Amino acid sequence: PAGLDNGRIQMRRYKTSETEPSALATLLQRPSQRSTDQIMNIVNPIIKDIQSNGDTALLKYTHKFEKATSLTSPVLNSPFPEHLMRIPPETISAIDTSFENIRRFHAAQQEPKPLQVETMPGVSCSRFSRPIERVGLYVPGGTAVLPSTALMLGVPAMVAGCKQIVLASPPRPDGTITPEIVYIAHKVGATGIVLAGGAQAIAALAYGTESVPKVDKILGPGNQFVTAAKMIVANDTSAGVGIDMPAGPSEVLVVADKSAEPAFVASDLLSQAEHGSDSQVVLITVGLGEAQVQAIEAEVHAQASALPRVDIVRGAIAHSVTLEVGSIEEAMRLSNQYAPEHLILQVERAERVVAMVENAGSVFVGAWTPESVGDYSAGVNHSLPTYGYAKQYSGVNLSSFTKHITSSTLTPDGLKTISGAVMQLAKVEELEAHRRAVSIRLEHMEKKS
Ligand code: HSO
Ligand code: ZN
Repeated sequence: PAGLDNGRIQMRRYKTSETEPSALATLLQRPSQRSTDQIMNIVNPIIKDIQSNGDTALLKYTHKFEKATSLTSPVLNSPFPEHLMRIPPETISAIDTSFENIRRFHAAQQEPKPLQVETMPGVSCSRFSRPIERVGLYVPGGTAVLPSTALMLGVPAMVAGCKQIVLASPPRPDGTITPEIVYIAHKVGATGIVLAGGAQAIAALAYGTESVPKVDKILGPGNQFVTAAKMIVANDTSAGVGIDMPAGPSEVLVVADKSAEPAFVASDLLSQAEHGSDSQVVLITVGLGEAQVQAIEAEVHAQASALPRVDIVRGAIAHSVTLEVGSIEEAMRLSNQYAPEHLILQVERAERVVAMVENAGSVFVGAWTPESVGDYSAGVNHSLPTYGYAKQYSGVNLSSFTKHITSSTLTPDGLKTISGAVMQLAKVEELEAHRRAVSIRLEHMEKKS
């Protein structure tokens, strides 16, 4: 494939001034996913199996897919035993620092007080929020262990006040879970950890089993099987479960102008590329000369070649692209069209460019803000909309763990004032009981006075 000639790790490169707009749109397409029908055919029977056979089925899949054949119970309940969360002090302190920043940023998202508006004299409307009672947080396994994802889901759930927080993550072949994840589960006050992954874990959380509690909402990223399972259970009214958002492979778009340091740009592209060979990275260079673009390309190749996950990086770079544009306006037009999960602005006066962002999951502003700070520790959430869904979805935030309830309260005068509008609309809709619910009260008021 393009980008792999002579073993050189290099993205395909195009000048937008020499590329047809339709070709540009094709270049910015996400790598296609395995057909949903195919995935559904694998996932549906697994979900049915969990629904009918509960723990037995769940353990069966965990033995098969995770090779954790010694596992006899699919849930680890709190309080979690000390020896399962034994981690080096430097990791404890890294988790504690990140935990506190994420906690602070999400606690700041709390509404100070219920919103209240008097829409007409005597007609007051209010809105208040309540935590979702039971949440299931999926922490993927796969090629990397992701305790940071446990933080990004668990901390806001804790801040929101969810009563029951259950984590789910595929166990290691010896049946245990990464101790960092257990430590985080403990810190966020999780009631249990489901030792399972894939569609089977999602089904267990959605319907409950003998030992897995049924939850009200499932959040967290995952592979195509996890995503498909989330979509299936969310569509099943008998499950009565919500999900966060559709998730696809991770992606980043970096905008770099001549002020950008090639080594920084390359390191940001690669930190996303190393997530998976299906990841996509896009570089948009603004007004760079040939030598400057080549300097970035040389850095990409040199840094990538030295990475432990170079093979994964090669795969990602093979379907990634560099676009050379003439102005920051054009760069941002393309970026907004692509709607990246992560947008990195390595440009002069990057702050001013933020105003031009219309679609993106999370923005990293200026040369000193690598995406990895947001992935782990800055306080922003890393569970973000991928695959162009940043056009209509927000990343995980405090309100992902709450719901809003509205209320209205009327005084007798308020009801009198509003009665005309209500009764007339009820008449238009020919809903007589609706109209009478008002008129009966007005008559009652008349009688009393
Ligand atoms: N960049 C990933 C999140 C992550 N990075 C986890 C490291 N660990 C998707 O937003
Ligand atoms: Zn990352």
